Order: sequence, then structure tokens, then C-alpha cells
Amino acid sequence: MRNKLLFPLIALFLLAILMTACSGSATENTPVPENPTEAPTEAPQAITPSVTVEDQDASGGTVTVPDVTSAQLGWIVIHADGGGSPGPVIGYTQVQEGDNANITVDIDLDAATETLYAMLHVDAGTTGTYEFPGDDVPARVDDAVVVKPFHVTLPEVSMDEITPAITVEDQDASGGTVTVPDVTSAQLGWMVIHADADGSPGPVIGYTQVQEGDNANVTVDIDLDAATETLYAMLHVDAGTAGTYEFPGDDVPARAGDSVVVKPFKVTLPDTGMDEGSSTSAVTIKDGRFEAKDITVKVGTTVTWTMDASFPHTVTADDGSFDSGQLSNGQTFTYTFNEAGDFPYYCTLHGGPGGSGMSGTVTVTE
Ligand SMILES: [Cu+2]
Repeated sequence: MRNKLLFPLIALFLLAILMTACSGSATENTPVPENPTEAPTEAPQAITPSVTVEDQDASGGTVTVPDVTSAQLGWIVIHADGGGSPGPVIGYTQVQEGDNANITVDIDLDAATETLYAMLHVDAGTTGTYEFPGDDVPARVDDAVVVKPFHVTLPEVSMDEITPAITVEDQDASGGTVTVPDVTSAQLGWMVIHADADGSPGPVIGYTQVQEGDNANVTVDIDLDAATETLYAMLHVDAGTAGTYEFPGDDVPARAGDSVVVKPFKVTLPDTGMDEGSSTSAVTIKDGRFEAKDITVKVGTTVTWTMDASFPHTVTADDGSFDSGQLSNGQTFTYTFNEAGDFPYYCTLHGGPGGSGMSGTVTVTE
């Protein structure tokens, strides 16, 4: 009986000792969790810089680098291709120490190539300022620069790649205008119509402004008296004062490659006009010019000037022998020439005596 009671008591005692030992060892082990806390402070020294890239559409002007791991504050730098290796920098953005997901970089589309390179640089100089060449050298793993090539889709045509072009067609110009069906200009420009001079573009007989990009059915008023059966449509740039045709001057002919953008075309001209001694007695007043500019009439002819213009103009003789005063659209002015001679005249608003600006001449013959 005594033994039977004693054994459970001993067993209970041993159990109590064991439990104490267990709880005691648990207490002694409390420093163990500190080890995992120390481990991350060593980890940054072990970060291996890397870049993950993927092919993508860059036509919106940005690229995304899916993953960038940097050992320190750094830069992800996008290079264009320079003959199979990283060329000019076309964009960059800051990356943080450690992992960076989906880093978006604005790029210069004009300088972009179909192969781009994502290169990791360190931010070692002034923090937040990209200094390369300088302190912000490429990050390296062993001796290798951390860089990855990838392919991008670029926009079909960026604005700087517009190729200037002209489409012409033969037409009837007897109404005093020609129409150029299509003009593509890389910038604000001029559609300039030249008369023929021995098979190449001669005197300018009319011009009008064209916009950057495509221009459909550009109509140009021409000087019929100076027109030839072959005309040339030439594209010029509007590089000087915008809206003022300055040539000779800044508004030089546009070029596609090394060639001036010019196309010849044939026109049908009025039967009369240039013949010696023809006595045209009607002149149309257009905005900026008289049409025809120079006419020849016989003594006693009454010349009628008719306004076909948006702005007021005048018909004023250089010598003051006639002056219409300001005329508005649709109005006419008449004057009868009873003496032979040359009678230069001008618009007081847009020209001057001596054939300057908006001016013309009536030649009166016996
Ligand atoms: Cu005028």
C-alpha cells in the first residue's frame, strides 16, 4: 500500500521538476528572437543590384521598368541605342534603396530608338540631382554595369519627322487663282507660286500661308500678267516674322533632304492680257494687289477698278491726278485717261508711290 502511494508522489515530483526545467529553458532562450532582428541590419550590405525589363509600347512618352533593386539611393537611367550598346540618355528617375516596383520614366521620344537600355546608377553626389558624368556612376555587380536592353514600340511619326511635300495638278488659272491640292509642311510656311523662267522657277506671282502639317486645296491668288503656262509651286518656311513673307530673307525654301520642295504644273491662261496694245479697261482690287497690276489702254479709255477684297483700299495716282478715296468691297472707281503716258498709282493703305507694295500702272498709248 505504501509503495503504491509513494510512486505517484515521486512521479508527480519528477513532473514538477521537468516543468520547471522547461519553463526555465524558455526563459534562457529569450535572446534568440534578437538574432532575426540583427539579421536584416546585415542584409543591405548583401543587396545585389538588379534590373528587370520587359518589351513595351513607349509611344506615350514613358517606359516602365518592372523591377529595380538598388543597394542604395540611385537612378534608373534610360539610354537610347548607340550602335548596339547604350547611347544617349533619354530619361531617368530616382529609385530608392532596396526593391522598386514599376518605375515609370519619362523619355525623349524624338531621341528614342526601338532598343532601349535601362541602366542603374548610384545617387552618390548631391542627393536627388543626377550627376553624370560625375559622382552618379553606374551601379556594378562585380565588374559588370547593371543594365538591361528591351524593345519598345514608338509612335509612327513624331512631329519633327514630317517630310515636306507638295502635290500639284494641271488646271485652269484664267480666274486668277491656282489651287495646290495638297501641301505638307514641317512648320508654318508659305505656298509660293513662281512663273517659269527658261525651265526653272522664275518670278514669284503669288503666295499664301500654309499651316504645319497637312494643308488641303491651298488656293493662291496669282498675278495673271506675269503668269506662264508652266508654273512652279514651291514650299517656303515662315521662319522670320510669322505671317510676313520674307524672301529674300528668313523665309527660305523648305527642303526634304537636300532638295527644295517644288513641283511644276501646267495652267490654262486667259486668251487676252499680255498682247501688245490690248486695251484692258478693268482692274480688280484684291487684298494686297491690283489685278492686273499693269495694264495698257488707248487714249480715251475709261478704266474701272472693282473691289473684290476684305479690307478697304484706294486707287491713288502717284502724281495725284486721280484718287478714289477708301473703297469697300463691291465698290468701283472709274477714271478716263485722255493723255498718253505712264500713270503709276498705289493704295494709300497698303502701298506707296514708285511701285512700292500694293501698286500698279496704267500705260496709255496713242
Ligand atoms: Cu490696299
